[in-house]
Amino acid sequence: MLIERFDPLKGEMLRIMDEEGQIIAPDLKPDLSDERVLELYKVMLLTRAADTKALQLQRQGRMLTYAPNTGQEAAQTASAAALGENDWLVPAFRELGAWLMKGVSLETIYLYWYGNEWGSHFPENVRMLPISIPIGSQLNHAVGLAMASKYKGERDVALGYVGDGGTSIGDFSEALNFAGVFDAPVIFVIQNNQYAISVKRQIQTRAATLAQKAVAAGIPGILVDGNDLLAVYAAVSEAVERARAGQGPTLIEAYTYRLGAHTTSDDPTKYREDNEVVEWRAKDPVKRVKQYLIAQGLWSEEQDAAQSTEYEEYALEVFRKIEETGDPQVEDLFKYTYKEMPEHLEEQLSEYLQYLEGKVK
Ligand SMILES: Cc1ncc(C[n+]2csc(CCOP(=O)(O)OP(=O)(O)O)c2C)c(N)n1
Repeated sequence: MLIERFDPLKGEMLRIMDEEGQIIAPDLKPDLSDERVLELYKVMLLTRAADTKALQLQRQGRMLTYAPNTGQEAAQTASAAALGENDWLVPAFRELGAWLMKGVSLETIYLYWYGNEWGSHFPENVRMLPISIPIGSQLNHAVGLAMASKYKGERDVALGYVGDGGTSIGDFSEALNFAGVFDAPVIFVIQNNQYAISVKRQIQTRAATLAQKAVAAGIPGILVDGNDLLAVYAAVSEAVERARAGQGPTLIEAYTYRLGAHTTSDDPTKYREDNEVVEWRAKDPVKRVKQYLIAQGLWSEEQDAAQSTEYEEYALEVFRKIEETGDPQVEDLFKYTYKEMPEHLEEQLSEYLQYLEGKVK
């Protein structure tokens, strides 16, 4: 068991593929064919292309505020790839690769960032909750889904995401505690991208690792190289297997880096040094899988360039169709937050409608 071999209290980190795409721990390599690695890689590439395009569109004033994912593609894609179709994915708000992997269309994802409520509407067979902006709140929902699955005697598990900053929120501790007490089949994935907006991980908590926060809850925790597709996949797969076998929850810290800004309204040059970003660029998760696949004879630089262009064109095409649907209606915010509109929202909606008619200012 990987989870027993890497002690987060000693700062031990699971790594399988190095920064050049070489396998450094062949005995730990997960059961994942190279063809499957290529499939996951394509999701990573699409994630990067869609991310890049969304940023460009935002800068052109065509997209609303956007939270970039560049640098975190391995942590996102590999964790979601370890789930089965009936397992639940419970997002925070920075897991583009995971959502695509789970089967949410890029159109739906762009609709969300475009402010359209249909962006939170997934097909029945895609078991994912809507994006959650209130930090940490989603983890208790993940535990609830997992407890429900266990209660009903089903084998489906739930995976909830949180950022490093989210681990300082009360909901995080409550979720871990509940999961432990009720042996919930849930996996918590912390994408530790080193920053909560401008707050550096080192001043977020005195804990040496975030994975060690599992210890107090009495559940297993493991620290993994979050830029290593194989390491993330191996750890999450094991956690999923444990959960499915009735062995309870696991906490996984995926150690990664946000190469871009927190959101399009943030300027990271105000709080971090360029050389730090340069260092992390060398650890780019996309680059290392590409090198691995090229070394296996399954991919080439030419294919890579062509595929990236194809994905960027595709992303633009998807976005253009969304633009054609027109601006989202403000009324939708009122209509779709609750199943039935509460009285105070009804009042606010009627005030808004009067404002539109020019009756109130
Ligand atoms: C309860 C709550 N408090 C504050 C915020 C404002 N906020 C939005 S993102 C963010 C930082 C989150 O950092 P982290 O959990 O590390 O995730 P990351 O943004 O790095 O992916 C904060 C404080 C919020 N959305 N919800």
